Amino acid sequence: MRITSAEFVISATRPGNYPPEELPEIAFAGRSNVGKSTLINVLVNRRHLVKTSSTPGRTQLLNFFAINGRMVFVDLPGYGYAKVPERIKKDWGEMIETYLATRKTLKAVTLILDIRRKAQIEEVDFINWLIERQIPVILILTKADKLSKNQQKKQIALNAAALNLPPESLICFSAKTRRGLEQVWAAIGSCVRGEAEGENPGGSLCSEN
Ligand SMILES: Nc1nc2c(ncn2[C@@H]2O[C@H](COP(=O)(O)OP(=O)(O)OP(=O)(O)O)[C@@H](O)[C@H]2O)c(=O)[nH]1
Ligand SMILES: [Mg+2]
Repeated sequence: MRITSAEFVISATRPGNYPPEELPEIAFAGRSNVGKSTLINVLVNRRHLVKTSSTPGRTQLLNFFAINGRMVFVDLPGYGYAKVPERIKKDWGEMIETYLATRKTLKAVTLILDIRRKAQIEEVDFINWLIERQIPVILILTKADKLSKNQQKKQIALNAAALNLPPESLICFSAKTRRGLEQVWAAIGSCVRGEAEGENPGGSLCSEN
């Protein structure tokens, strides 16, 4: 994908502050520190468009970015970070859920998992919740550079089994080596064009993997 422009639009916590529902939107979700913001920077080929950090909990608002004037990326705060106080966790959960459940222009959720970990019940529940709402999901196992080829294969199989999905539906990615970048763009492209909905009326995966 040739990126001609990638611009920060706005940070929001509630629907009143979201930008107008004009362009197709792709949201990026996953646990704290998994690499959501980094993935966006790699996708748009900008090192510092989105703030990243080695400390979990960096992204705390819904951050909207306009890409090529044609689509919007939404960087979501991470979930599952133990050190966040319960009350804030609840607010974050509500903020994310309200966005996902109400946003009419949302075309897909890119769910990012750390390839070194095994998907947990939270991820299974989250995917089912999205499928129930007919929101396509793009699944990414990131930080692949941290494992050998053999270990990667094992982890892909382990995660596919945990999610009860074929291994082909998981895209293996690395921000360091840019492995999987084209596959991620292909999946996003098909969701932006609305092809996933046509193919999967039940609202399931839309990766072109
Ligand atoms: N080696 C390696 N490190 C990565 C990769 N992707 C992200 N990281 C590192 O992981 C850390 C967290 O990255 P972020 O992109 O800030 O993670 P996030 O999911 O946006 O985190 P929160 O906003 O806190 O939820 C940073 O130190 C990144 O440099 C990758 O593919 N490979
Ligand atoms: Mg972030």
